[in-house]
Amino acid sequence: MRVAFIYPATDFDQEYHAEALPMGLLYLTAVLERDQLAEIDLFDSRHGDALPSPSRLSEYDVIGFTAMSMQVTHALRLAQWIRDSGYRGKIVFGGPHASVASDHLRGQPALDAIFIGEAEETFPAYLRHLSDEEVTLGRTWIRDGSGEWVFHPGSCFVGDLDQLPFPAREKYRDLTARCRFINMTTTRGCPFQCNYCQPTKEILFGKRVRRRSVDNILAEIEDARRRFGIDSFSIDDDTFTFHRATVQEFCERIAPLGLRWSCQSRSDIDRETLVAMRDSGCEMIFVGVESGSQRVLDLMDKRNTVEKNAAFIITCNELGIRTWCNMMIGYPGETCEDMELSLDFVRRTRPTRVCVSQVTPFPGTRLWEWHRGDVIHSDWDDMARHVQRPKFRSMRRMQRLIRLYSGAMNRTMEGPFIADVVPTKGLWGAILRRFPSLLRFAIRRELAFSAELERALGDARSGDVASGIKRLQRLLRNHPDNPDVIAHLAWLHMGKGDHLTAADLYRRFIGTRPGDAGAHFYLGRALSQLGDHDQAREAFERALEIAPDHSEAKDALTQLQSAVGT
Ligand code: B12
Ligand code: SF4
Repeated sequence: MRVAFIYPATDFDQEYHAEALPMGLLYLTAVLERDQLAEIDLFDSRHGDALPSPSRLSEYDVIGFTAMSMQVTHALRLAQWIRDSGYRGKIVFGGPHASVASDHLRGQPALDAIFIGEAEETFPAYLRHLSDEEVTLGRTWIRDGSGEWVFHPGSCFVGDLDQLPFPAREKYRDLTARCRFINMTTTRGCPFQCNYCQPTKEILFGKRVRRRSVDNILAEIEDARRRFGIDSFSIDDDTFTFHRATVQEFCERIAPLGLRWSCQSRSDIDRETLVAMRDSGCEMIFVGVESGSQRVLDLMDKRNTVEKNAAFIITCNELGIRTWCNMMIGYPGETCEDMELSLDFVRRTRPTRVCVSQVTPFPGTRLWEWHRGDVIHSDWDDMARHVQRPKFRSMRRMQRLIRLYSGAMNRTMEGPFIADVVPTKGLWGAILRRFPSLLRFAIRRELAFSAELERALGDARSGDVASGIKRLQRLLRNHPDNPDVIAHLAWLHMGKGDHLTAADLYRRFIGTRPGDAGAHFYLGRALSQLGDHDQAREAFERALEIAPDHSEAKDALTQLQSAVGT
């Protein structure tokens, strides 16, 4: 039997997720090939052809699509095109959308079967059924000879995940040859009940969480290292860190391989485990914080607290683990105050990256069921876009604020923190709320500023201090009160021995941040160099008043006192 699997990559996938391999299709491929049930070809426009050519369609007995909800419109278009090309074999759908919205797919004339959830057992059974073998079908809708849809129920999931072969990544030959990275999954299912997500996970993978053994996970990583030369990987599980002992064992055993890795995690994880993760090569954690308002977290049924989320990010910052903090905005009933709390949260905790999406009611979730009457349903492919049209009628009037706050919260990796430049309070805040398009202007201005600051520091670091100073002076003309520019400029003048200018600049800095002990200390240093001991002593004393443990200020004061004999 020959099967073609199609990953219906959308423009969004091409742009943002070009290297994320579809694990579901690759597991199915590996199982079918291991059991010699079918020969498989995989089509994915991100890495080759989107579809088999029309002249070769008839070679396939079955053409199977995977699709998330936001890919389904595109997938159905491709399926219809295949049918219209005269293809007479079976066209089947599986994956998240088929699992949670089979009613939608049953209305599609091109389809013959729809698979609900995990399919390593049910899809092979279907192929056997097509070969007229006596089999028990499970969790599958099949269109019978009269065109009626018949459901074959079943509740059986793969008992031991270690028995599955490794995903057939070799189907993506060009990618594995150039990309030294893989994504992988080590568990199936999630015990939590966030209502914008569940019961999707239970429908896909059942109620019981299943884990692979650490031996089996390491074997897959070793295999990928040997075959594709990987130096990094990401674990895409919903809650990789849920089982502490497994994570600890994994960390101990992965550390000697010297690989870099990342994973998704909830924030309810202790410092010791985070240290073990960091020491074993974990560089980045994706965490679903979602909101800085406890009221909204409770509405979502996150079963987590704002403070735990904050402690998690702050600990990761301390340990040097980068954090990708997912936030959501626009939950029905969310108020301006809740959004302000989310903005405060990112300002306070300073994750490495903040990725804000608009709350989207996906089918297969309680959010969708509970708020069905409130949902503005435009098109499935709109679902992936982060901030677009309003998604709930009741939130329509908040859309401007949703855009404003998500713009303010977004932060690119190690880049500028828009949250710091976009005021949401005061007069300017009120103007932005009314005209959020001004936000784009503010953000663009900030990006240009950061790029120029980076160039100035780059020049200075590479030895061209004069050019660094010139660039900073230009920036200062346009941003006369910006403390970063003033501080860097002062520092470069200190380094070059121009203590008079440095002292002026430190005074100017103190004018904007009077409580900065470091600035008083450096002012003291510049003044001592200029021989103005009285004022230098005053500056050191002021630094110590603000930060009594400032050891450099203490030493400087002692030295100054012994130098002038007081
Ligand atoms: C990794 C991941 C991603 C990755 C890669 C996805 C990929 N290329 O496959 C990236 C980062 C790209 C991603 C992006 C997004 N994702 Co995502 N993602 C996941 C995640 C965490 C794991 C996917 C996975 O590998 N699972 C393991 C494999 C083994 O399971 P599987 O893919 O479901 O496949 C099994 C069955 O479904 C079935 N099956 C699958 N395909 C087929 C096909 C046939 C023919 C058959 C018979 C069976 C079958 O058999 C497979 C083996 O058992 C899932 C959650 C989850 N735990 O599954 C969410 C999930 C798939 N994502 C989701 C969402 C919402 C998104 C985003 C919208 C998030 C965002 N706001 O940006 C974007 C959308 C991107 C887009 N394309 O438009 C939702 C989808 C909900 C829905 N109704 O469609 C999920 C289910 C999470 C959730 N919230 O519930 N995602
Ligand atoms: S959002 Fe994450 S933690 Fe919550 S139910 Fe879904 S997978 Fe589980």
